[in-house]
Amino acid sequence: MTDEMAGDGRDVGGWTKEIGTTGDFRRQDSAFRDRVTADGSSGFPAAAGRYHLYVSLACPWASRALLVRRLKGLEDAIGLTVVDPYRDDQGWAFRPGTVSRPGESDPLHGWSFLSEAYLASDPAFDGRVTVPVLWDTVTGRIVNNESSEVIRMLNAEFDAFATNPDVDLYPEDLRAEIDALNDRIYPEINNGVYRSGFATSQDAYEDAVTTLFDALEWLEALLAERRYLTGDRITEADWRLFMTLVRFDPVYVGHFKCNVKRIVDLPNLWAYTRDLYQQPGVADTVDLEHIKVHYYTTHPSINPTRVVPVGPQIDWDEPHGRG
Ligand SMILES: N[C@@H](CCC(=O)N[C@@H](CS)C(=O)NCC(=O)O)C(=O)O
Repeated sequence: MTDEMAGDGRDVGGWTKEIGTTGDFRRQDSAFRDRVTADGSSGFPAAAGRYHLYVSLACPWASRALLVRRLKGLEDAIGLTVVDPYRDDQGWAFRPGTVSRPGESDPLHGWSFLSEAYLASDPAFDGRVTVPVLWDTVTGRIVNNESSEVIRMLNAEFDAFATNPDVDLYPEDLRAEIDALNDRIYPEINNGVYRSGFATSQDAYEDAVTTLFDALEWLEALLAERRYLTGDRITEADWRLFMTLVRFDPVYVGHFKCNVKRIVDLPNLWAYTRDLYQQPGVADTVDLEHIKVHYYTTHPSINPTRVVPVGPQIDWDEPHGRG
């Protein structure tokens, strides 16, 4: 069995280690879990110009980090490099592509592949090379590659260098509620679309897609009563959900077979998605062409022709009416 084969022998495009014996998809744990702190007590002190973020614009987890960097106004303090949307067996690459916002060269080391960052940090690393990566230019290693932790650091530890230090996406009084929302939204929705799309058995797919749409209906009802998930303030929980919602109709409905309903068929969720999309700075971080090209060209087991669909036509700027 090669690295491209699932447990049942089918090609799953490099996700082998994450396909369970019943055809279910299980995401690997992130490997680098150090913390940047404002006071430096962790050994990684916050500073301007020291840390660099490597992201894919396609990836919902990396896009969380990209967005929090933008919302906090950390563009001058934390460097950014976008990898190419097309990913083959060699993993995320730094190369100019053909999309409107192509991948970029690595400005720090001239690397060709993001795997070089992982090997520089741990020469024995043999897991999957994922985005986002928060790189430390001083120690020359990855500080953290777990987006849920990276966004907490960007939210709280870099305020001395942020142009919007007052933005707080994880306020003390809402933490328990945000954690509870994330605890359901991550497995059932954020990862639920992947569990649907990467399932290699009918049962695993149906299980994932049913759970996914039950969770979307739960939020459709919740958002009839509140503008945002926790009430009238936008928090981390909203942005984590948004990353899946904005990709849903363009990609997950078709590519991942999440086609029970589209987001445009769920009026509260659809207006909520537009409300978030229309917040200042957000649209700058969303590149739907890049997103579609990545998904449709990168998973040959799901889309062997690599043809990228033209639609759907979506008016993201339509007034959302949620005041
Ligand atoms: N737990 C990680 C997950 C990151 C992740 O899985 N990223 C995907 C892209 S959406 C990736 O880099 N995949 C690379 C691969 O499969 O080779 C996080 O949230 O940071």
